[in-house]
Amino acid sequence: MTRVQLFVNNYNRLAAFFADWLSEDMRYVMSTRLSDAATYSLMAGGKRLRPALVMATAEMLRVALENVRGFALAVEYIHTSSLIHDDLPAMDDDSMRRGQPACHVKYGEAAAILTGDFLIARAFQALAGDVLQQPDVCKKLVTLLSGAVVALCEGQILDLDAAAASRVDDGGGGLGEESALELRRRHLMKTGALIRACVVGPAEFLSGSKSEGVKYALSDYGNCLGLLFQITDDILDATSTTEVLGKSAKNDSKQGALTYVSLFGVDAAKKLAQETADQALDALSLFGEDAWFHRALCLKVLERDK
Ligand code: GRG
Repeated sequence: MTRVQLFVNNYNRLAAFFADWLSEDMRYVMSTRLSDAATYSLMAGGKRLRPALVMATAEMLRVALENVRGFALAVEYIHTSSLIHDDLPAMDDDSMRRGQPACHVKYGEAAAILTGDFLIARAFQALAGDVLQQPDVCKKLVTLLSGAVVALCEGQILDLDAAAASRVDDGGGGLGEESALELRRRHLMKTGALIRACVVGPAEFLSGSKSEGVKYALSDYGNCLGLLFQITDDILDATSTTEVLGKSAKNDSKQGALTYVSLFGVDAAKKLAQETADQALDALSLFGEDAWFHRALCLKVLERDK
């Protein structure tokens, strides 16, 4: 079996595990229009990158998979809530998500806002209600995840402000040249913080003198991977199609969003993606052969088509 096949099989194995956890967890939710909308968005066929990262990192660190069940559910709930809110007319205003009408298109704006709120609460319910969780580990995971949600919100408002300022700039005056450093900071908050939390979270189960070094390396890796993911997202928005992406292509330029592509062009963005993937691979060196899945994942993200 080739490395690529091994990676795909392993990713599918983790995604199947997660699908069982998800349907089990959603069974305990009262059936209302809100839970229907949440189920609609959750089951629409996302890539499950974030729970896969949690689970693969747990396996790399030899933390039992069952231990990260609540955390893996929580990150996918947070991620899905952020997508629902991101698609709203007041934000990125996209009518398609995960290959189907966005939550607010199907259920209305009020229900979509509430569904996002509901999923944030469900995330912390899944995490804190996990009976396998030791209280001290649970506290660390809640701290990590809530910090990521704060960063997500802050990154999003900075993004919206930058887009609004660039629209003013088109008419003369306004933002002017945004530095690559500011864009990197926004990407790290909006996308990187949750991805970083996914790979650092499983290390909270470790104890002993080596755990701080492990967390440090994972944090570095998570930041690079998050950045890489957002750069490739920017490139795909500009170069792919709505059919392939399952969400509206060219939406960034429609919204006047500032991305690596709008600031520097596709070729420079691709070069930066390659450099960022190399940095992510470097950050994994501490884990040797045990990091094979993450290495393959970095290359997959670099070359992804959706
Ligand atoms: C409600 C938690 C919450 C936050 C509010 C709206 C918002 C603040 C933040 C939006 C952040 C955002 C949408 C960042 C983009 C991240 C990104 C590249 C998402 C696409 O992820 P994929 O491709 O999606 O993994 P799938 O559908 O495959 O899961």
